[in-house]
Amino acid sequence: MKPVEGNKSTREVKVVTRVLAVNERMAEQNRRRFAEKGVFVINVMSSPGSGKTTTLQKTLERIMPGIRAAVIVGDVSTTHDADRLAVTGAPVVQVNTDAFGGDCHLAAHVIEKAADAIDLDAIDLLIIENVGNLVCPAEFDIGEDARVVVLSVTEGEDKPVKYPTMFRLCDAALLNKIDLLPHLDYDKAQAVGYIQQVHPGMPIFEISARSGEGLEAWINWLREKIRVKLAARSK
Ligand SMILES: Nc1nc2c(ncn2[C@@H]2O[C@H](COP(=O)(O)OP(=O)(O)OP(=O)(O)O)[C@@H](O)[C@H]2O)c(=O)[nH]1
Ligand SMILES: [Mg+2]
Repeated sequence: MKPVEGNKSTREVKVVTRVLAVNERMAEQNRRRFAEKGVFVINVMSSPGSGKTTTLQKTLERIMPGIRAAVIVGDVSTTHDADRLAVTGAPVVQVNTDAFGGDCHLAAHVIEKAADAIDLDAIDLLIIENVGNLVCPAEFDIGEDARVVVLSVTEGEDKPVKYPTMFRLCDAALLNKIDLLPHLDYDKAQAVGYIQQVHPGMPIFEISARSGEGLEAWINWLREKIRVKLAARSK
């Protein structure tokens, strides 16, 4: 008998809904755990190669003297990013998703396990570098306090409108690799306009993780977020 397409797709939708509902519960559990420990958690997302790891290296170098940080980094394979980030002195946990099917995102239960390897009492800030992907990571709440999307000027202007969920759900956008602008035919005003169209009022920081330009404003934003969280802990 020919399969009934409608039933099949209904089943698939139900399964996806259930997966997201289970993830949502686990994310709330993570959020409570991090809040009890007074840890501020930031989820950093982007397409592959936009500069997440480079930005985080530079951010950690600047922020770590005063703020105790650790990192969970997700990739399908390799420990390249963990090795680069460990140079900063922060404890780093690498998650390789090829161990469980090559997921294109980090889910809440994965963060729960990875966080077991970190002394949460000894940190103020947990940075999560998500798997490079502009679609799936946006759909999985992992219990973070803030979400940041990195968009590099080599990716074209229109990513915010092509992948609106990511930009809608994030709390800040980092427009990276601005050192390359003189070599590109890139309409920065249009890119910024697209971000604002999708998420009006979201802070946008223009940075070069390579040269360090613009990092101060982004780091001040992050510091302020952490300060507010830590102040709430001491009440
Ligand atoms: N010119 C320039 N290159 C950069 C900048 N930031 C990162 N890069 C380069 O871009 C490439 C990718 O950077 P990564 O930091 O590894 O990017 P990523 O987003 O962590 O990549 P995945 O983890 O694989 O998704 C590397 O060759 C970096 O040196 C920047 O601000 N300017
Ligand atoms: Mg990386």
